Amino acid sequence: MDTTDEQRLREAAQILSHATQVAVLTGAGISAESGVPTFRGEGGFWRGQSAMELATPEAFRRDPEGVWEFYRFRIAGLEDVVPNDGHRALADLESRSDRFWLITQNVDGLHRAAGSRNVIELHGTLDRARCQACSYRCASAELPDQPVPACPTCGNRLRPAVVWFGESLPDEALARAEEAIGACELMLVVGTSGVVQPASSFARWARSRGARVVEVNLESTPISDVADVSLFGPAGVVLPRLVDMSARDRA
Ligand code: BJW
Ligand code: ZN
Repeated sequence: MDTTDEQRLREAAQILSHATQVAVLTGAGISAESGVPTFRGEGGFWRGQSAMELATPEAFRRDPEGVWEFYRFRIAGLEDVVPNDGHRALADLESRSDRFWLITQNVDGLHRAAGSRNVIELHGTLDRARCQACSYRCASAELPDQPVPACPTCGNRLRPAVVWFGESLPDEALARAEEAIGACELMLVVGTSGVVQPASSFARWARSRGARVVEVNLESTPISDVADVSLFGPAGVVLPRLVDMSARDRA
């Protein structure tokens, strides 16, 4: 880190040390150091198809078997994946905050595995599947062994319990995110390209309610325009330093 990076880190730590109500918004970048591919990065392709195209209701209608292969590959891949220092720093931050919300766009379950408790999964989870027609849900580990698993209740297709483009986010997750945005004094935005709605509006919205905004990313994003401080570097390195430094400022 050069002097400017170090100064920015100190400034962000100061802001964090004064905030007792903290909301965090994470994206795929926080899990990159655990080996989970991001969406818009180089790893965002599977058998030559972009993950963005596969994560759509249209792809599932056109090729349900292919989309299930993609998701089964990702579900199986998670068995060998563990949280990294970035996930752990956020769990540590939660234990030091009066009120804390962790809003994640990720579906990999790594925040919960790291010990975070108040986790809001905006885009669902790979842990579960649901029927596209009725209210049946099951754990991904218990999926029927069929190329396109069928609902045991109504016979329709089961699908991963994630949110695809053009679909609404779960009501409960949205309501909890809105509470966080309205109440937080600081929103920390980590590892998201900030282009997918509605999450991409959260930082601007929190800022308009008086919150400070700190961003952690490898590069500048649309969020950088609303951030008080942007910290450029890997989340697994920057977050532990930020959380430690703010704890020392507070002591
Ligand atoms: C690091 C790092 C390290 C790397 N350390 N940093 C026109 C038509 C249809 C819809 C729309 C439309 N215009 C707008 C919409 C709405 C649409 C949208 O926003 N589209 C835009 C892309 C244009 N949004 C929706 O449809 C949402 N629903 C909705 O809005 O409902 C109302 C509505 C409906 C219809 C029309 C209009 C309104 C639903 C969005 C669902 C997104 N689903 C996915 C897939 C989830 C399931 C799965 O995993 O398979 O969610 S897509 C994908 O993008 C995934 C992610 O959660 C999401 C965000 O990506 P994220 O996390 O930001 O990852 P990346 O890869 O983009 O970025 C990684 C970042 O990390 C980079 O910045 C790196 O630099 C950084 N990084 N390593 C720190 N070590
Ligand atoms: Zn069903």
